[in-house]
Amino acid sequence: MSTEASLKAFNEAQNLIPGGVNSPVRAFKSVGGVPIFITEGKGAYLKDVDGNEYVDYVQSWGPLLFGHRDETIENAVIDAVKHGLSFGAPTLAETELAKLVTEFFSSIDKVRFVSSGTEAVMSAIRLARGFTGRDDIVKFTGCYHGHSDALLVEAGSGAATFGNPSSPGVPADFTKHTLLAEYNNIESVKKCFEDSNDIACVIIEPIAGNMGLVPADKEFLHELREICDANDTLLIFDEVMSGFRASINGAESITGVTPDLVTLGKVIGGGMPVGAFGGRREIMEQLSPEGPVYQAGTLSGNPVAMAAGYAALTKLKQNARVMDVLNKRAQRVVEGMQEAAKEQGIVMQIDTRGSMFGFFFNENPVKNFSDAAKSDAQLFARFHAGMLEEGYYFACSLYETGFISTAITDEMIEATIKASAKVLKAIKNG
Ligand code: KE4
Repeated sequence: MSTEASLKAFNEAQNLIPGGVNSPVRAFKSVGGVPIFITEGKGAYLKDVDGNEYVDYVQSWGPLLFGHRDETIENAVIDAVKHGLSFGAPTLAETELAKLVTEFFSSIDKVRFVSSGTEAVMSAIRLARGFTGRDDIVKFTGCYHGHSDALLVEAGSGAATFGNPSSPGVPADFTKHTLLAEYNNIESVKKCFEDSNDIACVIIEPIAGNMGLVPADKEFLHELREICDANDTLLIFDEVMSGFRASINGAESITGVTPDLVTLGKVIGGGMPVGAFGGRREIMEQLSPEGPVYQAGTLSGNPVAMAAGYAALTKLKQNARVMDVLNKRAQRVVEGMQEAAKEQGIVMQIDTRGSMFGFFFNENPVKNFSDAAKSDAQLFARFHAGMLEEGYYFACSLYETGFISTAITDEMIEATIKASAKVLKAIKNG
């Protein structure tokens, strides 16, 4: 499979765009090789500048639940465009999408739309701080919540729970209110509450997808809820990725734990730039212009993006059983690959939630980021390259999650498994 044109495109892009990409993960740095430049998507397939075709298991990192160029969503966007691109004024489309979001997520009484997941999380954190009058926040190592300063944090020295900036350009002062806990480890959360009596919120991906797929244990989430209640701290579920991907009614419907605020993105934009945050009425009503907590955005609630999101969620509402079908396919693809790996004496940990799937080349189950980091990154990179060569487009990092779209058929899944057996055999004999 030639990637000459992608290489040429990548070299040119690097002269004009840092790293040649507009989001770091796309540069294939953790797997090596040339990032594939895409010309179009259709259904389950991506096509690249060399004319190669791939079954797409990334789907723009989650948004495309119905695959590429879904007719319903595409027609909704085209119709919206014919009425104008943006007004900077309220439209009926925003209210209609808000109705759907609040219908699907029982914990959301009111919702505010923004243009990215980062913006949704940044705003939800500010709202939690404004509502509680407190400054500190707790996040979990391995959870990613977008690139706002307070959340670009890595573990501090020793047993310190207060984190340090994980990126240059983030002043230590901007992360001094961020405490770090270990995912699925309730003792580490208790430690944070011993170290601070000023915690506004705990933010968690209840189904983590940014350390690979690592769902939180139900018991852990219930204990987390109890600790937040005991301290009048808000619990924020960051479902930018898992929302409408793990279930159509949110992690709360799977775990029985109700958050105070939820952040959303990806699927709710149908492929267009949309983020959202919502929750209990008394909290949301603190948001400007109803309340004092300021938040704004020129293209927030953009009518074209709203139309795409509304079409996607309406389609989901009309096909409520679709998540069961997608989960069966997710289970089949990882079970099939696990079996193929086992035939080569390779241990693969697997998991799924709804249309999300994850796998680690790891001898042991993965319950947190330090477990995930013990996975065989080199083997993952070789597997990724081999599958790409066979025409299967997997996430280009072991710390990402795979997705099944409605456009991916059982036949494609079986072919993927067959290809994985060929790739893993070649790696083993390599
Ligand atoms: P965006 O700002 O990228 O729209 O959303 C940030 C975000 C927030 N919360 C969660 C749980 C997320 O997964 C994300 C973004 N996800 C990554 C994929 N791991 C986006 C891909 C990228 O960074 O290019």
